[in-house]
Amino acid sequence: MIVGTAGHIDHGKTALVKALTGVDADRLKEEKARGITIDLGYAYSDLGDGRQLGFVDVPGHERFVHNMLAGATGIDAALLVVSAAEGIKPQTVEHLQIMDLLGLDRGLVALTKADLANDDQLLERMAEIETLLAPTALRGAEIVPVSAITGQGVDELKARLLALGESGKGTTGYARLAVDRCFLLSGAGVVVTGTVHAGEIKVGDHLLLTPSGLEARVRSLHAQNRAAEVGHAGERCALNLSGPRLSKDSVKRGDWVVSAELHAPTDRIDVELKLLSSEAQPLKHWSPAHVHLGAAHVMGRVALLEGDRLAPGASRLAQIVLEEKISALAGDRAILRDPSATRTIAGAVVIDPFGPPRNRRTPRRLAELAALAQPNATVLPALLREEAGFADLGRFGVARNLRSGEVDRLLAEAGGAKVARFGFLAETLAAVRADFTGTVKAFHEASPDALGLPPERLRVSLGKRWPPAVFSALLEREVAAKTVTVDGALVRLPGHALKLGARDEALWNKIAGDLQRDRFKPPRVRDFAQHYDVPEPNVRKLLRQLAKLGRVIEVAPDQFFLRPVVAEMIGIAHELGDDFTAAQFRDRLDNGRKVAILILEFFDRHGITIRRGDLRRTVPQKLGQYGPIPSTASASAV
Ligand SMILES: Nc1nc2c(ncn2[C@@H]2O[C@H](COP(=O)(O)OP(=O)(O)OP(=O)(O)O)[C@@H](O)[C@H]2O)c(=O)[nH]1
Ligand SMILES: [Mg+2]
Repeated sequence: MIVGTAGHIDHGKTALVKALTGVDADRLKEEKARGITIDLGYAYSDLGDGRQLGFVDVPGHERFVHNMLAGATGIDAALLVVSAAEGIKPQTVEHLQIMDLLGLDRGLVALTKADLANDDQLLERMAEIETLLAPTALRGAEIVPVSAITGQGVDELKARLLALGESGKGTTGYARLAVDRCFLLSGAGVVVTGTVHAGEIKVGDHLLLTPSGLEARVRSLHAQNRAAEVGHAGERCALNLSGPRLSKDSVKRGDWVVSAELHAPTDRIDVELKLLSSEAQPLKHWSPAHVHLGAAHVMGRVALLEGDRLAPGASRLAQIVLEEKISALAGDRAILRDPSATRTIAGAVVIDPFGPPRNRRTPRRLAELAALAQPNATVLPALLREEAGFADLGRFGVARNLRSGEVDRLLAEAGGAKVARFGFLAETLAAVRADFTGTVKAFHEASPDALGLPPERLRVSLGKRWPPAVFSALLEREVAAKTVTVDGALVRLPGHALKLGARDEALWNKIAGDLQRDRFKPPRVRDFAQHYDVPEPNVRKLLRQLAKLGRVIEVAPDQFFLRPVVAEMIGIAHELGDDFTAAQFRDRLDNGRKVAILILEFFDRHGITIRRGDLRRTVPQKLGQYGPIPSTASASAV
């Protein structure tokens, strides 16, 4: 269990931690010289029975509130320190506000320097403190008079802290540790320390630093100051890390050490923002602020999503737009301080760590945020009923630190189904099927001459418009279910075929035979027209229709080849190997120089061959464009 101190400068936080643990948490030279705490200090007390108390000791000085914040975000319980000699002071109030905005509802108050006050004074201080706590999450917390000098109340305080017990939050999910320090240890290398916010970290784990994405392997670790194999959520750990590009300077306070699954840097987080009631003015849209989340501290701006003013004491949806990427997950708390960093102004609970850059305040998005604000058990049913109609389950899982099995379970409970990485309600998928069939059918009715419609045209014609990636997944599903067929580049109904009239059908039968007989040098439109005594435009129209059906390809103007013949010729070109000449190709096809060159130019246009001077070579990825290459043409060309 980690207890964090809080309270005004000089009120006896560090002295109390020493009285509780025997450890002086002021470790910096400057701290000793000035007699004040500047940066976070850590102390542990082993109680002999396996139980342990860990302390994060924070500075009270108003200039070091940013350091206090880096420590306060990882704690289980608050130990608010108020001097009996001085009573409530500005940082007593500010630190309490921060604890409250962080949602800390477990804690105690130590009324320190009790040796300097008489009973009446102590009672008066206690009454003041009770009043101060009343509107916060720490209302009703025990107030224990203590003295670091005489030892009065120290044992009682320790017992009461232990009685609070561990909060047990974040025990599931992937590993996540907020780095508050990074240093070099001779003989060991890079060491980072911080609180494990979720999951567990084991020796040998391959983790990532985020937002940098640097790889880090855990060589060894300490949990709560003791060598260990595993560090659990809620524990402070020191990790000895190694990685190809890892150095002391590549890691800083505010980074996270995470399982690869959680590496998702973001600079737009959608939150529920609460402005402190002590603020004199409403908060305006696009106000700048210092933003503290985990141990990170970055500048940002507040985009209000509901109205353009946030009244003191009010809570509303907002998007925090950060100047640098950070790691954030749903449920994380952020603290906002004013641009000159002199006071705390607001707190935020992350609802969606991946806020959209556009359309962030449309009614549709606000409704989606309301759904996302729900707890895990009910969020998917709510979210999938929203207008979007789907959830990106990958993102959803990361945002809430859920393992994929857990996401699948929640989806099943919501009566949903997964298509690629997207989740839908079963009824949505049924509607999608009807929409696909109906839209393609309507297209066929309106355009009987067309074989089908391009996918993008189908996407924008559907009754419901899906984002391209979602549409692709849905189209694939419908193709697999044989609701629709993708023919070449067109989507059509499986039963739909272009019908030729009886006369065209008869003509095509004759032409097809000719195209097959002289397959590498087929007759041209004019030849057919003369030979069969049909007007040229009619022949051309028929062959173009057949091209739409994918039976023939117009390799050169008015010169059509059977589609399988084009595939065969591609195979032959490929067989000629790198750097073949037009003459070599002509010799294999025996079709004369002119036609051979027309075919090669067609290949060049479609990227099937690349030409350098008089030499060509085939492009392996492009070979299958006109269907499978017959194995007789080339065994190696597939
Ligand atoms: N008489 C008396 N003096 C105390 C007691 N606790 C602390 N002090 C004195 O108060 C002064 C400040 O104590 P610290 O523990 O450094 O105060 P702090 O809250 O850690 O101060 P910052 O970390 O700078 O905010 C020191 O001179 C201590 O000796 C106490 O219980 N009784
Ligand atoms: Mg101190």
